[in-house]
Amino acid sequence: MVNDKKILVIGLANKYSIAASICDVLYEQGAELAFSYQNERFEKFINGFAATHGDAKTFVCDLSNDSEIKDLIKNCVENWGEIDGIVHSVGFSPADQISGNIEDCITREGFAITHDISSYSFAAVVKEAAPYMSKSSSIITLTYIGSQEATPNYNVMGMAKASLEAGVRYFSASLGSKGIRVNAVSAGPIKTLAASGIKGFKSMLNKHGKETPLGRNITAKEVGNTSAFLLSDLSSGITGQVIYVDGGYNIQAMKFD
Ligand code: NAD
Ligand code: 0WE
Repeated sequence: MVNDKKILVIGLANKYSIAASICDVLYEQGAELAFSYQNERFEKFINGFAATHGDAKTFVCDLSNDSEIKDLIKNCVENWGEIDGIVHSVGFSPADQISGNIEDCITREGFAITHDISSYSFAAVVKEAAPYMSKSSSIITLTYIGSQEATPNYNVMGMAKASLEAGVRYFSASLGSKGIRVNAVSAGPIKTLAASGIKGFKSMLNKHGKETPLGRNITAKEVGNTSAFLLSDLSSGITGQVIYVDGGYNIQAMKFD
């Protein structure tokens, strides 16, 4: 499906990362991968993961830093010439921002950091990589329904995801003529490192699973499968979309018993 496509994956932290499941499918389907990771804390995992995924090249890149983003793309281009795909699977908000009522916890600084890492970082990567993307290339990012509908505790992350999804539409509109497609995958809740820091996540997961049309939670592997499709030429007619991999949760105005 993505045979010989050169795909950069940003957002690997450990084996539970959604990005890790995306890599599993991409590698199975014949892609040539490169990874970037936030800092040396993730080095050990990344090196082992690269060894089992075709000796992928690895690059350190803190997305809060423009020159590190520039270097990341430069390194990929030196290695590959052109880039066929990018996975942006990154989100961050200071923990105090996503716990409790929004009016009690939102701050100017918390808002700025959340939007910087969770939305601008996507724009920064796309802006830098666009000149080097091939004629039938594809970029995806990960989002959550909290961008569209108020979700307890998600707070300013929901605002940042709304901004991220708008970014997907703007970049897809202007890069379409170059053959670059841009989409988002909106995943249902999955237990990952980012999710494990959230109190009450397990009970939320249980409740959510019962309320989806499919009657269960989705798996990271299912997100990987849809991501591989969006990165492949099988989705050549799709751009600017937010594709839900959530067991159908988003289509209900009221949950069914
Ligand atoms: P994760 O913690 O495994 O991944 C988040 C990644 O963001 C980590 O690899 C972390 O290193 C990276 N990151 C954070 N700040 C960074 C920075 N300054 N520079 C570089 N990298 C940075 O968690 P995940 O759940 O796999 O999250 C991946 C994406 O999926 C996020 O966009 C998240 O919002 C989205 N998402 C998650 C869920 C869920 O329930 N887990 C649901 C829908 C969408
Ligand atoms: O986007 C996310 C996770 C976002 C996230 C999680 C953390 C925890 C650790 C961003 N920043 C941080 N910062 C930390 O310090 N999801 C979609 C998963 C998620 O997070 C929630 C959810 C869901 C679902 C937070 C509150 C309510 C629901």
